[in-house]
Amino acid sequence: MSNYPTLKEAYNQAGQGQVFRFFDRLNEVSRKRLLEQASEVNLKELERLLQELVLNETKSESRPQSLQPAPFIAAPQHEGDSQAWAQAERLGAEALRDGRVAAFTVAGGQGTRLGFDGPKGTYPITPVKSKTLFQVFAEKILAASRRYETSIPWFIMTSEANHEQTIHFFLENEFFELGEMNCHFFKQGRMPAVDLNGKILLEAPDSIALSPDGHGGSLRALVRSGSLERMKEMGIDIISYFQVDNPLLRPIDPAFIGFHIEHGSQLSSKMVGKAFPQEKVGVFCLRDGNLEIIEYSDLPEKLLLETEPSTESLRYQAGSIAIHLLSRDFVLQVGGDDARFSLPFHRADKKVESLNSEGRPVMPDSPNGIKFEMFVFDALQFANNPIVVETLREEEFSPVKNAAGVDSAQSCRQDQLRQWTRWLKTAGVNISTDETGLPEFAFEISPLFADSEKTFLEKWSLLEVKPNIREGMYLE
Ligand code: UD2
Repeated sequence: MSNYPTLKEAYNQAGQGQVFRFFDRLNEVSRKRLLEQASEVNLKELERLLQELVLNETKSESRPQSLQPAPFIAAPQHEGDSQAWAQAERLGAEALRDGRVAAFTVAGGQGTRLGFDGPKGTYPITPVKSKTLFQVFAEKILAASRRYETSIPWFIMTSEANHEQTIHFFLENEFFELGEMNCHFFKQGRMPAVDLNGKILLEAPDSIALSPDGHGGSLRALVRSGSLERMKEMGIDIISYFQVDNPLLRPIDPAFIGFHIEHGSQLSSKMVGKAFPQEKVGVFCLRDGNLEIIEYSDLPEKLLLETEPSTESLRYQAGSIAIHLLSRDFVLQVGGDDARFSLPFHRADKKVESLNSEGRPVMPDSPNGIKFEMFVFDALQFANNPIVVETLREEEFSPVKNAAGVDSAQSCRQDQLRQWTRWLKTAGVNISTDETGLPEFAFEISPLFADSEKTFLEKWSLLEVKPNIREGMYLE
């Protein structure tokens, strides 16, 4: 409690004295809680953000004329150089055997759109066994660890809201055979929400309206939590970053890792061709020759719809699926305190349940507050030799975002089935499907049996007795 006078003074000076408006009425426990939260807020940083994004908001200058589509390394299936891919795969496999790679999942988001109450990683997603998102990733990491005869550590970023539940879930599931010492959890940072005049909002008399600082906050959190230092001690210098919502992805991809090393890249990214112009994925562009990702909502419609005259395909077709490789030294640079390399914050106007000046709860029906978030891909502007590598949508991208329709659990389960059916058909198994490649019944292939078409074909050819593919079949 001894820091109260200093904090109160600092908040008064910053014009945020309202945070302590109800302090005198609070009991000891509540006072302590408020003071802890108040110390978590970096007032200097907030003041800068308010100046930039709230009080003197200047619309960011858009210069579409300086934009161009970004180049990428094409997939072998799309006329990419197969030899270069094979070479990259060898290089990546070597780095994996040398224990240089960690998996890293950002799982701090709130998953509000899905309407699921609990950490999103605990959402059941496979069609027969109902394995959770976390289990699918765990098994893919385990499969890669076995293949490369190493223990690939897995770092998971949680948030204040889901940290305890996430750890509890892993304990309950005995860390999915990965070993407790290979699973590392840390919380991301939080930012206060402010009202439209830049005043910090309270969600309760003893509580500031704090929310996660965006997936870009993962870079800071890796540094602040000591995780980056731990990686250094383990000899890890490549961090394989992915989101919690896409079970199709390959958390550990040797060819991607190989290209990253070969190009001396500090930040590499995967892309897929966009499915349709308005698809909700960022787009890789060159602005004045520098690689960046422009979020779909920030790309002017004219550019979103623009097509190449010769082929009629979308000009800005390279969609970001939020899979990256980051070098450890680069994370230290952009996640540290050097303001020259700090990620910008983005403003999001939201409905924030909060207290009015009399202390009564307000349930707004239009945005009454502003939240601040960082995006990890904004780090591209600081990266040396960033590259973009193509992957196939059907093999690596089917996120679970919505309760129904596009990018839902149902569409994701169907995409898993289509993937396994394609693998089986390539192996010569006859399965009848509809015109989208969806089989008539559900079955499941464990990542521990195969985590890619290549490994599937190898494993399948070794099976002396091939299983009958039928409803409910599980191949492990
Ligand atoms: C993201 C990308 C989009 C595309 C798409 C692919 C942005 C702004 N957009 O869209 O361009 O690549 O993904 O699926 O990133 N998270 C945290 N902490 C936070 C906020 C988010 O850990 O404070 C995690 C969250 O748990 C999830 C991931 O970041 O794993 C993506 O979050 P999202 O659902 O907000 O991203 P989305 O769908 O808007």
